[in-house]
Amino acid sequence: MNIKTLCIIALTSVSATAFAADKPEFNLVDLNADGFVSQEEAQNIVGLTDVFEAADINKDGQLDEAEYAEAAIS
Ligand SMILES: [Ca+2]
Ligand SMILES: [Ca+2]
Repeated sequence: MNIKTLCIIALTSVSATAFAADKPEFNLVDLNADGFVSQEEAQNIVGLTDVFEAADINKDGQLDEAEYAEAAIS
């Protein structure tokens, strides 16, 4: 294991921990206040794009407030 690998692991664990403890409020993520988080808006949240498709229960391409609340971001 080299220094670069250690740095990546450290950064990954720090950001994951910070995010889990501080998931943004829905209305802060829904920038245009249309009641949905679009994939574009999701890009502002670390980890959200990774789980976007899984969180989009009704497959309309956006997350409503309930879907966002259930999004398993880690
Ligand atoms: Ca929106
Ligand atoms: Ca949806």
